[in-house]
Amino acid sequence: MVVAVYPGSFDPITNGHLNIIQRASKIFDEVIVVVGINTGKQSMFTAEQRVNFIEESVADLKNVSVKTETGLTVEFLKKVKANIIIRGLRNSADFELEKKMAQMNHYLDEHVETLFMVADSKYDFVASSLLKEVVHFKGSILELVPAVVADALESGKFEDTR
Ligand code: COD
Repeated sequence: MVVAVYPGSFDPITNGHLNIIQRASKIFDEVIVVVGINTGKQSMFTAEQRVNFIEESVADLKNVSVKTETGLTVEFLKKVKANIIIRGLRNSADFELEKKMAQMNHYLDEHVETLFMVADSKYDFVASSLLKEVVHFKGSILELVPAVVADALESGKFEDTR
């Protein structure tokens, strides 16, 4: 049984993230999406809201579950007895950052390996941070996020904590 963990801020989940989850769910026996804390980012949605958005978006994927972690990602992997991290790559800037993270996670736990999945070209310009800026200025990004996120953004029913 091969379990892979897909960690991220997912603030909020986009169709780019969802595409990675769908593809990973076909490769691994089990995929755990984990909402973690990136201290370099200020979040718009609470962890609970982000988990709810992801849960609704992956409801049709029976081998995918969603969790939160307030500590190190490698500690989460230990708890669930997994040693694979999945991350998505959109461009070379992602690669430089992701390489350092993969090396740091491997340094923290030598059993942990990071596997990269290249973004679908339909979504490689999609970033949660850009979406939030567009929404802030009342632009429409409805086709770039799951319906549940689009509804939340449209109705403005969230506390913008940025
Ligand atoms: N298409 C494909 N992939 C995408 C897309 C897209 N359109 N958009 C984003 N992705 C990929 C990203 O490249 C990334 O791999 C993943 O999806 C998640 O992205 P984000 O932006 O939601 O999440 P991050 O990068 O902010 O997540 C960072 C973590 C929370 C995982 C990290 O900070 C962490 O592990 N924190 C816990 C503490 C810890 O262990 N720190 C040490 C890390 S080395």
